[in-house]
Amino acid sequence: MVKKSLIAAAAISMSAAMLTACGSDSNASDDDTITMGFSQVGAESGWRTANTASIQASAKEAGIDLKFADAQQKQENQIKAIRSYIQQKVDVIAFSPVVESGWDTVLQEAKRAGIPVILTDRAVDSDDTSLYETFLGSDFVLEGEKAGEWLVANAADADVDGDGTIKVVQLEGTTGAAPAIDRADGFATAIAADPSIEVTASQTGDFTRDGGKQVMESFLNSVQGIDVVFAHNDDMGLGAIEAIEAAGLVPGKDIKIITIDAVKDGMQALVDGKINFIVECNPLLGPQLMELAKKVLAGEEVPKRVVTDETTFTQEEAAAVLADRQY
Ligand code: GZL
Ligand code: ZN
Repeated sequence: MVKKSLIAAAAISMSAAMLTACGSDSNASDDDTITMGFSQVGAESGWRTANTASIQASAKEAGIDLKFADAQQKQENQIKAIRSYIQQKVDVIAFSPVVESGWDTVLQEAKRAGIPVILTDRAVDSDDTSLYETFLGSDFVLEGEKAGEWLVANAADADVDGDGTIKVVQLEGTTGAAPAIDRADGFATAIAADPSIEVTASQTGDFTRDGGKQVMESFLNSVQGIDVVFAHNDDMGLGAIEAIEAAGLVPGKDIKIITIDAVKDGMQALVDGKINFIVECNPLLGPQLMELAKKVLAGEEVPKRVVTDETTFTQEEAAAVLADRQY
């Protein structure tokens, strides 16, 4: 816990250290409270908001002193935040990497400082897996496969214009982000089972509602005979709905929509018939993250990969659970 008195004490010990040219090696809090530095992607979607709420509530619940930074979806802000946590000598660092690549240098700095790192939600593509203790999050390839498998199973109704080809336009997540890369891969693998299904156009909407709306507007102007939208998250799907309605078409009927997340707004649209199928991506990672942090700091073995469990929803299934959804 970094209280005013501690800061003053730290300042004195810092200046003393400067004089004697030796650093203080105590962690940010000198009682046994765990201090966690968390770097969050941003606040780009309903999923992210729910994820942040889960982390903040769980830290409080676990008695962990949480330092939290929102990177506005910029990698350089996450790297800055991680560096500041290293400076502050937090006990553990956790973050959701906005994109897969470019983390080795700062993670090596954390390793040299002896601060364990836990990845949550999104993965990094570092070959050196010693740079982090564990990765807690969904299997995004499986999420993409679930979306594709539903489309294959419902191909007959999905060829809305009856031209024998199921034309899909894809709203991709943030370029370079693990969920965007893996969901596209999983979806492509699953739809390969039915050659009449093709991804005719694909572009990033950056996981935001506005991004989904703008890209869908451009697709509606440039692609003939769209049958299906596959959006990598609910928020871009909700933006696409706005564009489809503005074009005088009926979402869920004239164009089928498949999304991933299952946040409240998405589930409401599913119940309203504007979305046809949603693959759940669970944002409530807080409790597991705090447990993992305590285990890591107690020197206990933790699995290298902790996968969250999640399901899928049709319109009927959404109607049955909407009232008691937590997010
Ligand atoms: C997935 C997460 C994605 C969500 C989006 O775990 O990283 O980022 O699917 C969010 O809603 O923006
Ligand atoms: Zn068609």
